[in-house]
Amino acid sequence: MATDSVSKNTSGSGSAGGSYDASSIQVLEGLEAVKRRPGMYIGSTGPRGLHHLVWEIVDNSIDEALAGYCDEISVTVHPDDTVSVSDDGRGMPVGEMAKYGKSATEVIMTTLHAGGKFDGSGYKVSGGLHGVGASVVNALSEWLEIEIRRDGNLYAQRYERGFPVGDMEAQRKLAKGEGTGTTIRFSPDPEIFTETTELSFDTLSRRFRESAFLNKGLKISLDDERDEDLYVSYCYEGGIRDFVEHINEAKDPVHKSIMYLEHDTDAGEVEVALQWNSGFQDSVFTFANNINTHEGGTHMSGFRGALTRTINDYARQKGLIKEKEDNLTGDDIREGLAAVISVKLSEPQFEGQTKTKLGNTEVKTLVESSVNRYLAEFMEERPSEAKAIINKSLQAARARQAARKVRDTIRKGYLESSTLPGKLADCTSKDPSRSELFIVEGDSAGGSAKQGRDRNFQAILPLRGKILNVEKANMNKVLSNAEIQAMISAIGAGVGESFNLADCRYNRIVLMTDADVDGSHIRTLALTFLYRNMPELIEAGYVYIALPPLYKIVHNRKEHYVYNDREYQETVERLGINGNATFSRFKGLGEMNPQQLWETTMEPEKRTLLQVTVDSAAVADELFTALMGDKVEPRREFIEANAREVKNLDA
Ligand code: 28F
Repeated sequence: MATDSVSKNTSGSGSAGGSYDASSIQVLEGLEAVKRRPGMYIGSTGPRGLHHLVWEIVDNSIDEALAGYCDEISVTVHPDDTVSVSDDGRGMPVGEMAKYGKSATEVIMTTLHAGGKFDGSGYKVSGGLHGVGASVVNALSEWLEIEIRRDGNLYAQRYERGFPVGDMEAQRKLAKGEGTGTTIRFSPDPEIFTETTELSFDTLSRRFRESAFLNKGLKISLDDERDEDLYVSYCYEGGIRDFVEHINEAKDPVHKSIMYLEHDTDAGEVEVALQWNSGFQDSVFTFANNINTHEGGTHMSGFRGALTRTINDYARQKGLIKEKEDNLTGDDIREGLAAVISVKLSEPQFEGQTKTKLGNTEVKTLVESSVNRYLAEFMEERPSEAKAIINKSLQAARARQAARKVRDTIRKGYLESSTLPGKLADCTSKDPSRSELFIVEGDSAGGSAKQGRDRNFQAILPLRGKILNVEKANMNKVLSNAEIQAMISAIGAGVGESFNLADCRYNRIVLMTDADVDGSHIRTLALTFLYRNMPELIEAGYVYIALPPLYKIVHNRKEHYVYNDREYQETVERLGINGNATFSRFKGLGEMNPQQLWETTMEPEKRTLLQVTVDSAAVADELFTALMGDKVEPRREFIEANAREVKNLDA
C-alpha cells in the first residue's frame, strides 16, 4: 500500500519510548509549561478558557479556508462533553519532518507555536489569544484524536494530555468521494478545567455565526448531540454585508443599500460594510484577522477619519451645512450607523488591556483612503441616499446641541444643589469598594429594602414605573427623564462621553425587580440604559441582577426559600414533603417583609447575584435591539445567557 512516508521513528516525545533528543525535550518542556500555567495560554481555566480550546482548533480550519482550500467546517458537541471539529481542507501534512524525525502533524500537535505557517505565508487568523495553536489544546485535553484524509489514505493518531500514544498511522484507503480534510476530537481535561467542562451552545453558535460573516461563503455548522434538536449552520455569501443586514434586522434603514468595499494591497486586505438606521446608537464592529478588536485601533480611527471628512465635505459642497455652521461631529455622523470593518494582515500587532486593539499604523491610512474614495463616489452616484444620511446626521447634531443644554441645566442643578436624588437612601460608607446600590422596582419594595438592608454599605434607589425606553429616545429626552436623572446622580460618575468610572460611588449596582414580566421589562430598560450610556460599568463587572426567591415552603414550622422550579422539586423531595406543608409563590418583592427580603436577596452570605457580563458587543447590540421589541421571551433568554450566576459575591 503506497503510504505517505509516515514517521516510523519513535524517538518522539513522551511515552512512545525511544531515545530522547532535543526536540522531545522541547516538547516535554512546552507541554509542562502549558499545564502549569494554562491561564498564560488560554486566559483562564473557567468557561472562557474552555471555549478558547474550540476557537483554537476551529481557527486552524478557518486558516485553511483563508488559504482557499476549505469550504466547510463541522463542529459537534458530544454527550460526553467532548467536541469534534472537522474540515474539508487539504488535511494536515503527515510526511516526516527530517528536523524532528516525526510527522508534520505530530510536530504541530506537540510543539508550542508550531501551528503557524512555517513559511510565514498567508494570514493566520487566531482566537482571542492570537493563535497559541493546537498543541496547547492537545496539552490541555485528557485525550485528543486526529484523523487526516489525504493522499487517498485515512491517517490517525491519538494523544493523551499532549503525548502521542502511538504513531501517525495510515488506517485505510479512502473510499471514493471521501474527500480530504482534518478532523480533531478532544476531551477538555477535567483536572485543568475544574469549574466546568460543559460547552455553551449559545457561546459556540454566536462565535461561529460571527466567523461565517467574516469569511464569506464559508459554511460552519454546529451540532449539539447533548440536545437532539440543537443544530445550526451558517454560511453568508454576502459576508460582512450580511453581518450589517443582520445588525439592522430589527431596525429601519435610513437609506436603501448596504455600502460595501473591499481593497487588497500588499499592506493587507480591507473590507468595510455600512448602513445607517433610524436608531440613536452606533454599532461599529472591527476585526483584524477575524479577531474581534473590541478596543478598536488604527482601522477604527482610519474609518472614523474618512467618515467625518467625506460627509462634512459633501454636506458643505451641497450646501446642507451653511458656511458659518460648525462641522458635524463624528458622533453626529455615527448616530444610527451599523458598520463592520474587517482587515486581514500578515503581521497584525495587537495592543491594549485585552490585546484587542489593532496597532499597525499603516492600516489607518489604508482604511482611511479606501473609505474616502468609496464614500465620495457613493454619494456622488446616489445623491438621494447621501441626502438621507446627511439629514440623519444634521438631526443628531441638533439633538446633541439640545442635549448639551439639558446637561448644562442638570450640571448647574448638581452644582447648585449637589444633593443626591431625594429618593436615594444612601449608605453610610463612602468607600465605593464596599458600597452597593440596589436599584429597586417600586416604592413598596423600595420601602422594604430600605428597612431590611445593611445601611453601612447598602444604598437603595426606588425606581417608579417603566423608565424611559432609551433605545427609541435621543439623548436629550433620556436625560430629562426623572428616573434616569436619579440613576445618573446616584451612581455619580456622569453619563455618556463624560462618564468616569473612577467617580462611581458604588462598585456594585444591583438591579432588584420583580420576577414577573414587568420586572424583567424594567430590568431590561435599566440594563439597556446602562449599556448604552455607561458601558464601562458593565465591562468593569459592576452591574448585577438580584435573584429574589420564587417560592416559600413552610414545613415543620421551618421556612425554605426556593429560587427556581428545579430547586422547588429538589426541596420537596429532600424534605420528603407529602401534604403537611404550605407553599406560597412570591409574585413580587413587595410581598416580602424587610427581614425576608434581607435574608433571601440582600444578605451577602445568603444571596445569589447574577453578574452581567456583556461578552460580545455584537451580540449585546443585537439582543438589546431585539429586546426593545415586545416579546418577553428573548429578553429573559438574553439575561440568562449573558449573566454569569455568581454565588455569594464576597466569598
Ligand atoms: C480540525 C482542525 O487543523 N486543519 C488544518 C491544514 C492543512 C495544512 C496545514 C493544517 C505547517 C506549516 C503548513 C496541507 N497541505 N483543522 C485543522 N489543515 N495545516 S491545519 O499545513 C500546516 C503546515 O505550513 C496544509 C499543504 N499545506 C498546508
